[in-house]
Amino acid sequence: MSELFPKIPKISYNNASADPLSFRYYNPDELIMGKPMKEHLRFAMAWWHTLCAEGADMFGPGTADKSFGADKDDWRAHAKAKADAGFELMQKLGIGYFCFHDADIAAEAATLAETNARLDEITDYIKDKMKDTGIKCLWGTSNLFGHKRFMAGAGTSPSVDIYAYAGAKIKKAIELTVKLGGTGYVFWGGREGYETLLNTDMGLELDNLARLMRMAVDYARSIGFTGDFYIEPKPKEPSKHQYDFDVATACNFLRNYGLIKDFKMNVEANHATLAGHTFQHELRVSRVNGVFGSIDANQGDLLLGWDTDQFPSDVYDATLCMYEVLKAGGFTNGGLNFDAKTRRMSYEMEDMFYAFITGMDTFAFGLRKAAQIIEDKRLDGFVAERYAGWKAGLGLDIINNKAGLKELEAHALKAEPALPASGRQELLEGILNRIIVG
Ligand code: XUL
Ligand code: CO
Repeated sequence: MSELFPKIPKISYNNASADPLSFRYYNPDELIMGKPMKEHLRFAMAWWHTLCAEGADMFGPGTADKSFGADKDDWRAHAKAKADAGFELMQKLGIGYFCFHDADIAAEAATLAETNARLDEITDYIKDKMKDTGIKCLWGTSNLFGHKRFMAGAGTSPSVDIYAYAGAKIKKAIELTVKLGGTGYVFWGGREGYETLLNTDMGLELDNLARLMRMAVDYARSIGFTGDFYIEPKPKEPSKHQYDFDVATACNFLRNYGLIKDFKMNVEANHATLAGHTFQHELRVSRVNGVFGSIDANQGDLLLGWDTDQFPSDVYDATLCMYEVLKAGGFTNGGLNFDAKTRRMSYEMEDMFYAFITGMDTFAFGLRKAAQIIEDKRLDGFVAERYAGWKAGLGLDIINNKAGLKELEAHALKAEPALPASGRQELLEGILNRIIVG
C-alpha cells in the first residue's frame, strides 16, 4: 500500500537536532526510574480528532481534508482510508495505542443492525492492521452525544426507547473493545446533564445512568472484559451542567451506586480547567481515592471558557501531571491519549505530525522532570517533614482511631499550640523551577 504521508519520515529521537520532525525529549527505550519511557507514557492516538475532525467550529465548516484520498460517500472506502492513515501516523510517530468511539471508525448507517454490520467489518480490517504493526487498543467507547436522538441525553434520556438504543450501542462498543483487545471502556457523558432544572427529574436521571453503567459492567464481565471502566469527568459543554462534573463528583456517584470497584477515572486536562481545577488537582483527587486510571492529554486556553482540546505544550503542567502518575505507581490499563486537535488554521497533515511531536515531547520532558523531582527528594521531604507530627504521640493515636474529642481537649489544655511552620510556597516553587529549567 502506498504511503499517505510520503514527506514524513519515521520520527526518531535526536536530542541534538533542530529538526522539528524529530523528538528532543522522547527516547522510547531510555530507562527512567528503571522503566522505558514508552512504558511510562503509553501514548495513544484519538481516532476522532486525528482521523475525523476537520476543524469545523460554530462559525464555519472544516478547513482540513480527512478523506485521505477516498470518496467520503463510500463508507467502506473512507473507513479503510482513515484506518490506513491512522496506522501510518502511529507507526511513523511510534505511538503504541489508539482510542476510538464506534462512530469514529465507520459512519453510522440507516439502521442499528446495518451500523453494527459495518462495525464488524471495519474492526476485522483494523484488527489485521493491529496484528501487522503491534499497535494496540487502549480504550473504546460509544458516541452517545453526536446524533440528534441523544439531544436530551442517553443514559439520562427521558425516553425509554432512546435509553434502550444507548444500551444497545454500549453493548456493541464493549464487544468491539473486547474484540480489539482494549483494556479500558470510557463513559464520557457530554449530554448526561441538563440545560434547565425546570424540565429535569435529576434523581431519576442519575439512578438511570447508574443502572446503565451497572448493565455495562455486568455484560462486559460476562463476555470476558477484564479491563477498567472509566468515567471521564467534565463539568459542562455541550450540556450546561454535566453530572460527572469533576473527579470528586464522579467518585461520589460511583460510591453511591456501588460501582466504584469497576471504575477508575479518565482525567482530561482541559476538563479539569473547565471545572475550575488544575490538571494536577484532578489527578491527585483520583490518586487519593484509588481511582487513578487513564489520561486524556491536552490543554485548554485559559482565556476561553470552552474545551479547546489543544495539543499539550505546557511543560510545567506536564511535569506535575507525570509527578502524579509516578506517585500513583504508573499506568496499568491506562495511558496518555491525545484527546487533542490541531487549530483550525493548522489544516495540513504535516501540522498533525508537529502537534503529536510537540505533545509527546512535552510529556516526555514532564516525565524526565517528574523523576528528577522524586529523586531530588526536596519536595517530598518537605511534605513529609510538614506532617511529621502525625507519626508519633497524639498524632499517631488519632490516625489509629485511639483518640476522641476528650483526648484532644486534654492535649489542648496542656499548652497553647505554636503556629504551624511556614508553608514555604515560594521556596518550593523556586525548587520546582530550578528542576524544570535546569
Ligand atoms: C469530549 C471528550 C470526549 C471523550 C470521549 O470533551 O473529551 O472526546 O474523551 O468521548
Ligand atoms: Co476526552
